[in-house]
Amino acid sequence: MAEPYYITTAIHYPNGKPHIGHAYETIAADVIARFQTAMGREVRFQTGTDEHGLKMAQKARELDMDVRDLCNEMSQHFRDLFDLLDIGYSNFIRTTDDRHHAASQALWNAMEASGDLYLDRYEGWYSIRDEAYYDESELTNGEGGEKLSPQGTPVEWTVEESWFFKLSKYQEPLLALYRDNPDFIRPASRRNEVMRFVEGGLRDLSVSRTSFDWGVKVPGADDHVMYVWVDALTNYLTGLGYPDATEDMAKFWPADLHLIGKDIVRFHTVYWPAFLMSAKIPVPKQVFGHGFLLNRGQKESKSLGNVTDPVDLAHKFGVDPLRYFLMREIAFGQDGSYSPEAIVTRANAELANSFGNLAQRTLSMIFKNMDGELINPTQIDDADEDLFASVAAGVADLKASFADLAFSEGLDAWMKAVFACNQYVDEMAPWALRKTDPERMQAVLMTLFKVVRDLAIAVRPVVPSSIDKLLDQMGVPADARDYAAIEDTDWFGSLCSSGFRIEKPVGVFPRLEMPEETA
Ligand code: ME8
Repeated sequence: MAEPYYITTAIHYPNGKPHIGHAYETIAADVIARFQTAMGREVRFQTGTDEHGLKMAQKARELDMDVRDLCNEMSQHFRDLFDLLDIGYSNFIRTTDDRHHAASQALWNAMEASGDLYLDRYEGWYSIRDEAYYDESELTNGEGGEKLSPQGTPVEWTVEESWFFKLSKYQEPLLALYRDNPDFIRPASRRNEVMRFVEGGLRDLSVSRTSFDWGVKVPGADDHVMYVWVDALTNYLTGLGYPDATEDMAKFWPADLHLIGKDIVRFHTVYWPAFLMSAKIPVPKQVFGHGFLLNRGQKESKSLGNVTDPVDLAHKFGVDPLRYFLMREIAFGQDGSYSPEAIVTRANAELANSFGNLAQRTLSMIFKNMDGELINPTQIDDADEDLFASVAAGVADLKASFADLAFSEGLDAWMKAVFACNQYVDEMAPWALRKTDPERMQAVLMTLFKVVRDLAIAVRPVVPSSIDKLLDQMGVPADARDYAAIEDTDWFGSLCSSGFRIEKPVGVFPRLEMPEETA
């Protein structure tokens, strides 16, 4: 039985169209989901939109729209983007769904049953942009003397009756959780930040609002809606059928990984595990706070006029080059920068000129010099064995790095194996062997065919549709494209005896043009 694996992204605020940060996070989650599937796990991958809260209500008012219409319209943009980017999610959740309201209320009831909720008055600072409460000590002064949150957003003094969650009670249990599970929060820098914050003492958390009604109603207190983060975090359970004791709950909870950005680590590693402990539900295994994507080193903002639509990027450069660039260029966990030039440079050097060229040359030579026929060679040289070993090592390194979410390193190891193959082609010069030693030429081309197939399968989680086009041309069956297939020693013999022939190959990683306006 395949071991289950449950990965989630943050659910995105649909108060505008998706931006490149949304694309980045979801692509990374998709690569992880595809990688775990290729490793033989039964994967559940959830993403969606976070539709409640003051930020959504205010945006709708600003646009003079019904908030539900705004949610419907914007949520669809996220789905469309994810379809375009080849995101193979298994579940897209919307927090306005009735079943999500039911799940959030069940979680609330479970926290109340533990005696962790009480009614009081909230007085303090609130940032609508962050949908977060802040302590006076965390604020800074803006240029005009106005108070700003640690994220640089404006805060408002808020006074209202509110339900409170006894977060203070969970200080020690949380610290024990971090101590006992050093990988609960990654990367380590984020873990340190959170530990320092919790060690500093936790105040009880205001978890309901009465000044607006766009949210999940508090059970038994109809004039209160839940603080948007209480309902938002619950989405990870809703998708599995909570509060029912479903098969999915049994199989996929606790989640293996909540993949989120660095700005919302506190919500996921302090509030969320505390809510779960209170409701007597196991906590997730890991929360990873990835870095932010910057446009030429700068944060995107409307005022700077540098907001890039991820749909345009995908159309301009292709989905797979964009996916490859994001996973390859940025050390996962750190901030990273992108620009059209950087995408084109990376995609051309590595996908088009190195791997694409290797695959294209190999298939072309088999097509031209062997009539497309695949033959099991009788003699294997040391050079062939060495290449098999280099490629096997590269694939093993990629797998180990990807399992550890170190994508850039994994792709670096993969690239080194591609270089070894290109060096082998140059040294063996199969085109010259055609006349002098045709049997050796065949052995060289078959060696290349095998390693191209292994390297293709290895990188498939990152660039799935291009690799599938290549593997189709190579006759590799659709159900033999996971990592177990690489270990299968019979595959090549079976393919040869099937009588499959290579047709005139079509390149799958074309060279991209450098964009002129920015050159
Ligand atoms: O925070 N680069 O939603 P959101 C990389 N609804 N990632 C970025 C980014 C950037 N420039 N900007 C944002 C929310 N993100 C809540 C989450 S989860 C229960 C509720 C990431 O639409 C951000 O860190 O503001 C977050 O993980 C995700 O995009 C959605 O952000």
